[in-house]
Amino acid sequence: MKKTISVIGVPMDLGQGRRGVDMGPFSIRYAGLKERIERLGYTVHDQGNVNVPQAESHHIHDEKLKYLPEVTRVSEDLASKVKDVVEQGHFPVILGGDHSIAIGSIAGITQKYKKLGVIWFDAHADFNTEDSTPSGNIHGMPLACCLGVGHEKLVNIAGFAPKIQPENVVIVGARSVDRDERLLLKQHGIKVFDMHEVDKLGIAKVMEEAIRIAGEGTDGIHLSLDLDAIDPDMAPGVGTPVLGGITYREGHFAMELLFQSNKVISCDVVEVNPILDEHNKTARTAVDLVCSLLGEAVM
Ligand code: 4U7
Ligand code: MN
Ligand code: MN
Ligand code: MN
Repeated sequence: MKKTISVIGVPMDLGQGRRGVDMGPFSIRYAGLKERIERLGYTVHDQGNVNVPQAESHHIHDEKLKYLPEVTRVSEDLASKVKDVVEQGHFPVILGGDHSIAIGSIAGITQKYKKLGVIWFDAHADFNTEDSTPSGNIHGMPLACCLGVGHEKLVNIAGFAPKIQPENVVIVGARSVDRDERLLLKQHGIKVFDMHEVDKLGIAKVMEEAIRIAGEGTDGIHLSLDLDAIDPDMAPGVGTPVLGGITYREGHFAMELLFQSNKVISCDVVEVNPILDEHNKTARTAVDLVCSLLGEAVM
């Protein structure tokens, strides 16, 4: 029996400065997510969207943690939604919105999968804190928060911390890491396969290692897929594009290897911004990648 997939949208743009990423869930649905996954033989439940306050109705209280109360509230809501669907045995596909939503999604998943491995597919490391951040944008902080590093409100979503352990976490595709962020990654012992490593070892070897780090001795792997990991030629519709990313085929091959590992239990699909996109190209890339993750190419 194939798993049931639960789609949860989070139209969140409060974790970063560019409007439009709140429309990510709509553009990914428009690109045919549900139909494409159903064609693979899964049952798909679309749980709708989590409520996110409008940026214009709120003000920034803290320049180092923009929209902290609002992001905290959405993270709590999302965590409880995600907890419900994983407790029903579903595979959640959480659609951002900006990457701050991973704070809530991982807080939900880890209430069932207590020892969770995480593969963070991203051009960035998302390991800033209020002290290291150059922008004050919370979407640059979620991975640190999940490890218990950062503001106590964000770290303690769902009432416990940390959610995950550094030895079960791996970043793939990084090529834009801030100076102080780099020190934090080192200090916490996070394994980073940056683009230099992808070039040197090849994506197959990188993923083999990533699956080992996140998969060995854990209850499952969560994939947090930031579309800016992919090169801007196939994913131009993101707020912080960085040249020299994962190619379309490397991305697919990585997803296929994850499918074959049989260890992935959930994923986030984040940072798709249709206002910055070219005819919904980035949302279509996102749907293609999710389908490969769910076994489209290697059934
Ligand atoms: B994303 C940045 F300074 N590091 O903290 C920051 F470069 O979720 C970017 O990966 C963060 O897209 C990017 O603001 C967050 C910046
Ligand atoms: Mn306010
Ligand atoms: Mn990110
Ligand atoms: Mn990123």
